[in-house]
Parts: sequence; C-alpha cells; structure tokens
Amino acid sequence: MKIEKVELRRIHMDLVAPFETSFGVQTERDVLLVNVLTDRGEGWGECVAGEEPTYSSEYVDGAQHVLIHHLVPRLARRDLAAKDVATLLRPVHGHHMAKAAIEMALLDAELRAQGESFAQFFGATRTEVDCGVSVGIHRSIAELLATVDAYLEQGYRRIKLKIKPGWDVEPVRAVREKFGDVPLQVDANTAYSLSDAEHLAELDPFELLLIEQPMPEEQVLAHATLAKVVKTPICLDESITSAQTAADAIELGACRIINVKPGRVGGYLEARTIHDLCAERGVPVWMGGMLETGLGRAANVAMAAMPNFTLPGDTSASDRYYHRDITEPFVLRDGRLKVPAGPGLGVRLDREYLDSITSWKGEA
Ligand code: OSB
Ligand code: MG
Repeated sequence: MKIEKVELRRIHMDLVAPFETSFGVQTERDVLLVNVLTDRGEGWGECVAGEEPTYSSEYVDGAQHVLIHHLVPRLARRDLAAKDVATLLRPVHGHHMAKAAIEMALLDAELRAQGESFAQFFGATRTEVDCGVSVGIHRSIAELLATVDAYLEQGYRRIKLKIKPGWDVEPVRAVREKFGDVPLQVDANTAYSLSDAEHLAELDPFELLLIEQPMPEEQVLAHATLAKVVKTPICLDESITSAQTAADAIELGACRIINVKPGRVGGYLEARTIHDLCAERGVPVWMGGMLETGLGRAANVAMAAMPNFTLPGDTSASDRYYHRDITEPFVLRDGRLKVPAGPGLGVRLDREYLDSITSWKGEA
C-alpha cells in the first residue's frame, strides 16, 4: 500500500455536560482526525490527545506538529502495511497518540480494501460489548447521585467514579448506599501519593472492582507497595505506555488489571499485544476511553470484543458525550454496544456535518 496523501483536520465538538477529573474540567473536544489516501483507497484515524498536556505529556497541537514534521514524512512514498508503521516510526520517541492516529488510518484503509472488519482482524469473539460509564467529579453528592441514577436507568452495566483527595470515600459510600451492589470502580488519574495508602484502604469495604491509577505515571513500584496495603485490585491506565511497561508492571505486582487505551500505547497493534500478554498471564483487561467520536469508538468497540476484555469498558454510547456524532450514533441496547461488522471501521462518516464543524484542514 502506498500513501498518496495525508489530510489532517481539526473538528470542534461540545460535550453534552462538563466532565471533571482530578486534572481538570473538560467542556468540549478539539479533535485531530487523519484521513489517508492510498493507492488502495482511504482510511480514517482519530487522535485522542487532549487540548492540554494534563492527562499525559501529549496534546493536540503537538500531535499535529509531530505528524506533519516527523511522522508522515517517514511513511510517505513507500510501500508499506499498517503493521510496518510502528517500526518505521520507532526512531521518533514518544508521541504515542499521534502515532496511533496515523496507524489507525492505515489499518482502516488496509482492512477496507481487504473487506475485513476491525473486529475480524482483532479476532473478536463477541458481536456486542458490555458498557460502563465514567462519571466525573460533581459539585455535590446529590448531583452525583442524580447523574448515576440516570446512567443506570439507561442501562450502563458498570459505574466508574472519578475521584481526587476530598472527593473519594464519601461519593463511593453514597453510591453504594443508594444503588446497592452495582458494579463500581474509581479512577484517580494520578492524584494520590503513597502516603495516602491508609486513606485509600478505606475504600476496601465498598468492594470496588478496582482502583484506577491512584499515583503518578512513573511510580510503578509505588503501586506495587500500595497493593500490599489496599485490598481492592489496582488497575493501571497512565503508567501503561507499551507492551513492555505492561509486562513489567504485572511482573512487579503493580496491577492486577489493565486499562487498554490504544492511543496511549501507540496504536491498536500494540494494544492487541497487551491484550495477548495479559491473557497469557491471567490479567483481565478492559477498554478505556478518551471521549472519542464515532470513529475512535468504532475501533475501541471492535477491540473490546476480544476474549480477554472481560470487564465492561468506558465505551459509552455517543449520546453520553455528544448531541450529534460524526458517524451514525452508537446506541446503548441492554447495556451493550454493537460491534461494527462492515469493512474497516465499519461506520459511515457524515461528511456534511464533519465539514460544518471543521476548524482547520491541512496536508501533512
Ligand atoms: O482516565 O480514563 C481516563 C477521559 C479523558 C482522559 C482520561 C480518562 C477519561 C475517562 C473517560 O475516564 C472515558 C470515556 O468515557 O471516554
Ligand atoms: Mg483513567
């Protein structure tokens, strides 16, 4: 396959409600999309980098810059397959979200040309996936309970509460008291330190499925130490940046569960390797989310249908995020989303709507 042209575009999408985490409040997304035109047809990729480098070091302007100046030039005018992208881009350190976006676009082009879906390519074993929902930090417990109630009413199969120091044990207790034994987990996005171990152990009586990323990205050993104090399983998100870091974290006892985000690890192919190595080691995985549009969601849902994705993912319906999606919406049915079955991503872009929300377009 030869790349003939790479078109980048930025689109603006308002979130249906503000989403607050321990690292900030988000009310909109400024999404970078990658459209590759090859001699075998086109493909689309979505970059999950946020506007600010606050979840990780990546941010959308940086992703756009590195794609134009460092990544696309290494791929242009050669005969290549999606599986070659990671090797060709290895000389460029980091920038996993940017790399993942271009690899995703090429994989889409390749699979569309072969008439194969992402799900088939990944060896998916389900046609629908169980969905959870990530619930942001709220201004009061009453408002939080109203939000959780509405999501449970819609059928979500698992609730994840965002926590930070000062908003942890009380919201968890309140949700447990009101909603009983609903599958529940928390995500701290690195907001704690090892000196909070005894405090985090106060979450143990609530029988959470997991505590996600309590401490900073680099503090993998500290998570292994924390795991000796806290009974709730530790799950890593930010710390898992590759198959290598996943294998090391498991070996060290830093996590019993892994949140798989293809953008964070440099692409869907690396994410598949993480799925496989976790399966071999008996470590369950689940599909994370980065407030994706229908494009990223299509690929995430396909991957979440692989056999070792045994916990519900942050793969919520389109209307959890946006009033209008750029593809046909993903709709929750009985707490599940349907895995797209068509070639490549298997979703149709609404080109007219896409153009209407495009803030910038350029060639890489
Ligand atoms: O830590 O999982 C996270 C969103 C943006 C950045 C980081 C995270 C999240 C979420 C939302 O939790 C997941 C989703 O529904 O897409
Ligand atoms: Mg997380």
